[in-house]
Amino acid sequence: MGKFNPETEEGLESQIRDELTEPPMYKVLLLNDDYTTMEFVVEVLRYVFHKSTEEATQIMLNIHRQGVGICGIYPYEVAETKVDTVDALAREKGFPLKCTMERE
Ligand code: TYC
Repeated sequence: MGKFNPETEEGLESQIRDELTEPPMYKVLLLNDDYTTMEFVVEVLRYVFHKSTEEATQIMLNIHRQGVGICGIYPYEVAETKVDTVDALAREKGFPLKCTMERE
């Protein structure tokens, strides 16, 4: 929404309005590793990020091939809770799966 274009100066008002009314959003990222099973990553994407089996499989394969992938974009506290949940589930299973968040 309303991204400021410095060339034309279009969108400045809507960008300022968005920044005043919308919370900052955070990308939750999963990182690839050699030990976490594909099945576990798909389960995490289904249960923590509410993806369908098909979408979860695509995201997992993307991470496996590219090294990192976006699981979802959320306000700060939602993103933080998801990172904590993934960390807890991975630790419980003894997988080194890493989950981080990054401001959009
Ligand atoms: N690379 C892992 C394997 O071959 C699978 C994997 C995918 C691990 C995504 C982590 O975030 C990840 N078993």
